[in-house]
Amino acid sequence: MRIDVVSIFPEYLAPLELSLIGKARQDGLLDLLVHDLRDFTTDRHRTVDDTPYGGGAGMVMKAEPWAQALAAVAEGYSGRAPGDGAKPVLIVPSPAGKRFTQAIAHELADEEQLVFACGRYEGIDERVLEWASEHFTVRPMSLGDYVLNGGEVAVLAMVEAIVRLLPGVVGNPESLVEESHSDGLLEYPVYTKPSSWRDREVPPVLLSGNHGKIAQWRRHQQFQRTAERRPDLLDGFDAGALPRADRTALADLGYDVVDGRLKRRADATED
Ligand code: 6GU
Repeated sequence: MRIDVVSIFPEYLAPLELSLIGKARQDGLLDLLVHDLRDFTTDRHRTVDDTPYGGGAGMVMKAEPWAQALAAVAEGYSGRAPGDGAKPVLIVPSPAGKRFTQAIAHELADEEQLVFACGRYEGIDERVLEWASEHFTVRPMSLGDYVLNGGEVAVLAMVEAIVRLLPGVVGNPESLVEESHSDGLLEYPVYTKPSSWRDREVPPVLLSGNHGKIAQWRRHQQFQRTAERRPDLLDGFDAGALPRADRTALADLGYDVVDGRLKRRADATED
């Protein structure tokens, strides 16, 4: 996979040299380049922003440096001219984007090239995104309902979520199967030695050696935790393939099956 990140703070992306992502780059699984947007300006002050039309607080990122930078990264990839062949995906981190999820991380992990455009200030001139859609599949993406100062931290999160799904990046691929969100549920609680710590015991079922019972207990914990912390994930959950034991557990947690999907009973406890 090839990833290009364009930012006015390239040093903010330094953590991409560490740990699992740094290793993936060394192993040749990932070709990642960070570009300084100011290198694509032409004036003496390397200006990237200006005042907003219509007035208001803050500054807006100018269109032309972005167009120059994005054209360069689209072209730089396997010598392809913009508009030639498969379009790379342009991800624009913004609190005004669609929510980035594990499902989207999987979709993006299947792409050849991703380009991340890190906006700062009040955002990028909207015409850049219109123009870019001729050369890229443009996807404005948000991490959640809160505001960061710029896209860089969001890019660190998204790149990590995507790159760890590439074949060979995570040592044991099984660890990708049993984790939060892999099956639409939160992960079960985990414990390690000692079995008794400061008068707190590991749940005895985990010491029983009964693998069927352990699997059932973990599944129940997943439902319980999800119902308590993220009831939104269970509402509408596909109940078609759920075993009877799961349905009973869910009924106790306040969920019925209606038309094959979980539905929260009106009298169930509040969020
Ligand atoms: Cl992706 N960018 C910014 N600037 N703020 C955010 C965000 C992204 N997601 C949540 N808040």
